[in-house]
Amino acid sequence: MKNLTKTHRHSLWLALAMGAFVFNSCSEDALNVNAVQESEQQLLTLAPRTDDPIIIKDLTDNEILEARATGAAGEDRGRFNITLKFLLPPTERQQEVFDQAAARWERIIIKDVPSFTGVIPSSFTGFPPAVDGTLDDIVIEVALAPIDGPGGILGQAGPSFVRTSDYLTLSGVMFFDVADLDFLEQLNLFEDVIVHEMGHVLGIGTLWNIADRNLLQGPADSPYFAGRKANVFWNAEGGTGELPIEYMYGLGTAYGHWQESTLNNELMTGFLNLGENPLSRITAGSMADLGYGAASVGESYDLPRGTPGVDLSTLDANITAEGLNIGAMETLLMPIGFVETGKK
Ligand SMILES: [Ca+2]
Ligand SMILES: [Ca+2]
Ligand SMILES: [Ca+2]
Ligand SMILES: [Zn+2]
Repeated sequence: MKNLTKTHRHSLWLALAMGAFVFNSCSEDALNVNAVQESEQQLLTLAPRTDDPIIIKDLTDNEILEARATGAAGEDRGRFNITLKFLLPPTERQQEVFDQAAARWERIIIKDVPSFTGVIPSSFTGFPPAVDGTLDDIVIEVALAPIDGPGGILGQAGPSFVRTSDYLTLSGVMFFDVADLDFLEQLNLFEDVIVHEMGHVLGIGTLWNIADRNLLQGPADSPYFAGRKANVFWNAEGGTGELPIEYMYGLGTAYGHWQESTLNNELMTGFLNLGENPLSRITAGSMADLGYGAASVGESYDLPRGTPGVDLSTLDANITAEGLNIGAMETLLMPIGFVETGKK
């Protein structure tokens, strides 16, 4: 707890608690039961959330580790790098989809962040550390394993450890039900779903209001995103007022996505449209507002003349004629700890 005052710690947790109320609670029990039934499979359990956040110190300035890091290969200071760490061997197709998803984010977030040196524990119980050495720039632990069969739960995603210098993600987790992946592939949404979930790991809907950050604002029935850059693009696309955040359709969808009825087929709405779901410059701007070195670019998206949103009057299933209720199938995870990083 060195370097963090008690007040600071309190405000960290207050921010987390405030974020947590809008999300589904962790459904670890259900995950355990089903994992046990699949006795052939390795038991995968997310590490328990502790009462106090775990605090880790960045050892970048430690001479011994610095010496070790100097010899480390693959540090790329010229750009933002997403490293995927699969806990179980992926199929070729899974690897391809995750690589493409990371590449879509790396076209948006272009600027390097400081590397980390030290040890960050795994987000899963019984696995080796997510990081042991130098990390450039973010690592996402990916587990594709049985959860509850086709339908129901798709999975969980979010940041695990964030830097205290910028409150951005150092390590994150994507834990999905392998039984749902064929279905997503049939809908031609496998890659879009993975890009969407990676967005939550990077901070969309999960780091908006951490610590002193206050990007989710407004009354409960008309929340909006307060970041300036996202709003510049929102208005440039023809959007009026502040960029609206979803507040309907239950915990998990509400307060963690753009509003479906106005942003339509934008990727970070709570419903993925069948067809195109572009990662627009509105979302790119929101990454800049979070503090990432994001480019002012986005995939081709047309708010006024584009695809309508998903028809929400038929919302009795997770799939409608127009789209997939991704918000109802996912659980957003909040960080379990912080890494004290001094370097900006
Ligand atoms: Ca880098
Ligand atoms: Ca499932
Ligand atoms: Ca949508
Ligand atoms: Zn989502």
